[in-house]
Amino acid sequence: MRIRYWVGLVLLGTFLVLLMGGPVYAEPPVPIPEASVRLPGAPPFGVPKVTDQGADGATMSPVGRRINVAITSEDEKDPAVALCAYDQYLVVYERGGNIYGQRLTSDGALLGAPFAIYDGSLKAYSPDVACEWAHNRFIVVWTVDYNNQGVDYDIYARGVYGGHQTSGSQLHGSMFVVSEDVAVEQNPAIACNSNDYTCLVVFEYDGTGNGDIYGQRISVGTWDNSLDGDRFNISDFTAEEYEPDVAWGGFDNNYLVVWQYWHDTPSDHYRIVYSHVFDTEQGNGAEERQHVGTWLINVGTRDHSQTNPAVAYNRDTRQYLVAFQYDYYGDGSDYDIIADRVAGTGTTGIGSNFFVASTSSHESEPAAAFSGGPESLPGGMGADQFIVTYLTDWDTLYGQAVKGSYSTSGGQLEGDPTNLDRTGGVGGWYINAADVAGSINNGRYMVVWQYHTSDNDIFGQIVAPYGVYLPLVLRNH
Ligand SMILES: [Ca+2]
Ligand SMILES: [Ca+2]
Ligand SMILES: [Ca+2]
Ligand SMILES: [Ca+2]
Repeated sequence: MRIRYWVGLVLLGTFLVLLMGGPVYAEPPVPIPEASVRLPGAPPFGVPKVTDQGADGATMSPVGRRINVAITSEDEKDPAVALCAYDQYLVVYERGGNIYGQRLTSDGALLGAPFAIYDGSLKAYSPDVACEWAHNRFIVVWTVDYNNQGVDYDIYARGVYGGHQTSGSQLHGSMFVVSEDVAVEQNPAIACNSNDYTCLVVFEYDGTGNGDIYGQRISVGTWDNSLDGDRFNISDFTAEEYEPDVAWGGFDNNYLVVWQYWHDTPSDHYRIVYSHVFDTEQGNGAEERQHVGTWLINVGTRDHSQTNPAVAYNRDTRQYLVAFQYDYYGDGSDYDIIADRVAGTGTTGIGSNFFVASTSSHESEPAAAFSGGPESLPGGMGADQFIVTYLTDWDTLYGQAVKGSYSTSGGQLEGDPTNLDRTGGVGGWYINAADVAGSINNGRYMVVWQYHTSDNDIFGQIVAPYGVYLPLVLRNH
């Protein structure tokens, strides 16, 4: 069993080092297990460095053709996707400095035309979206440049109906400000608590140059959406803290917030940290976190930069999966994807971290989803399975099925990685910013990504999980 220490303890340890003038190690040295699986010498291009990950030869598979989600001559970038209660997807993305949306059925057919969610005078970036299931309402959040001068960014939000509106606006309620301090507030991620009709937005808050992680709750109402309580600190150490993601643990009454934290002892690199945050507003300035930042993987293991975390929740087994990008050699020459499981509550790890993708080429920018979507029920339509998608530097997008809960035998992966884009490999970084969501209806996934040709477009692909039960009659609502 791994012992986890709060970030605060490590900082205290650092302080003690300075105070006592000698080294104080908060944790005993831990052997680095990857040394035992490292093949001698540099493997050739694209060859797996790590084997015996439990792959059984079966794969998840793309269903149907690649979907043209947004292919106008304008730049369409940085998509995010969520599913709502009518089993319709909403893909949100930046289009020419504005925020747009496109609905799709759970089978991947476009529903209606693209519509503007924000087309104001400020440059808008980096949208994310989540569904508040009880109201069947999407909440979209994004970053704006406060004065279009690149020095002060804020976070805005707007509601979108959960189902396609055949007439009238697709938008619900008013646009509202999530956070607009004199600071750089950017890179928001959102998840929603359908039991409490609220959502949690997590974002980077940078007022002093070292990047903190803050949260702001949103109340989803019948007629409009608004802020719920005040902005609160999730992590504001003097270290750089960036790239937050969040998932709702519906059966555990919390959210899991993950981010990357700059750790300069014993060596300079980012490490993934997480906090469970209560999924309801605690009120009266009470602590909103169930615990402060905790190492996903203890110092002493995976001691090169861990970045770009993504988190998803499995309601069947009440476990979170956190995937991140890992700088294998510490010199940026070979990124891999590693994942680890986090219990629904507490700070005790589940099993060991494991490689999701580990060839000698770059694998980067993971996204994660659970097969049954955010509201799946035990025994529901989805497979007991996560998908982790990632990009490679030979211009492909891959998906890897991960078992829904920790397996004590046979590895953590299901099947082989599956090429989801299949454009033939142009080379370089033409693919970017993938995201993924699961569906309650058929257990499939919707993967979306940005692709650059003469301009940037948004593509999508439905993916069937391996071993999913496919109902003959689709669920009606
Ligand atoms: Ca600001
Ligand atoms: Ca900080
Ligand atoms: Ca790699
Ligand atoms: Ca375009």
